Amino acid sequence: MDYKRILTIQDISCVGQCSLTVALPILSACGHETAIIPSAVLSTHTMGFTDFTVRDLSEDIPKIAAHWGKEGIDFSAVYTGYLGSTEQIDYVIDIMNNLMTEDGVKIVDPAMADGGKLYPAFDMEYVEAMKRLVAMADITMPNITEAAFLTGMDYRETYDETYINELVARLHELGAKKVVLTGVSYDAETTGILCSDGTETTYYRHELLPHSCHGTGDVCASAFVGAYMAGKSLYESAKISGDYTLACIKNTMDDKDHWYGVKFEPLLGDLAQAVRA
Ligand code: PXL
Repeated sequence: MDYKRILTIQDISCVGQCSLTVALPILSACGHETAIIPSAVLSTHTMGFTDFTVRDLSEDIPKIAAHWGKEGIDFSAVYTGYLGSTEQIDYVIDIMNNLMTEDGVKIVDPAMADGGKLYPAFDMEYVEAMKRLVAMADITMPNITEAAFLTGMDYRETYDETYINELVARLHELGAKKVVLTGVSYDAETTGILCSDGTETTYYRHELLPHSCHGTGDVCASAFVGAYMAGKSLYESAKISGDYTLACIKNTMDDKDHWYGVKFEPLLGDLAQAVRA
């Protein structure tokens, strides 16, 4: 397996099992050198905790990028998640334009919304800026809420294939070369990940648990990036990341005290094996 250097840019929620504290161990377990830029440092994530602290690190980002440019450091992939501000999106665009290998893969998880709503920190100006990042993505990985915000379509809790195909087509129209839509569920027992390369569409369907957990979007996206950058196809990466996320939820759901994230660490060995198989 090629040894790849991946840069992931997202916040550090010091406690909460999301964003960088999930992406870094998962990408490492998948066998990749993982560089990071923390977009902000929060004491916890913003869903369910109150009075969390936030330190925005926007002004550090161009300085870090300039230093790497001087050192000749480049990346086989840049994978973005939760970002702190519209300004940061412009810095990320500069990094994607200047610090990637020729065949580098730009992967954008527009982590900004779920369950029909934007996360507390975001507004429609942020959505507009995120459209510019998605436009240059080789792969974008929204959930249905994020896809609806990005495309201007109505968010629906129940839908059919026509609605999903329209969301995907509009994400391609925005400029995204490949679309990986997560949480696509056509019935009460199953959910899945739909992948489109603009020509072919595949759908990996798996069990839907009657229990949702915080941070699973980041677990799924990180495992997807880890598998894809290890040479797996879109569909294989969807299967590996979907199975891993499901196993992480099963490993957590009986523990009522563990409401803020999933216990993904004990299963990293299984993920590493699936990526190498
Ligand atoms: O991607 C989830 C996430 C990441 N980082 C922070 C968050 C959330 C979800 O709420 O609040 C700070």
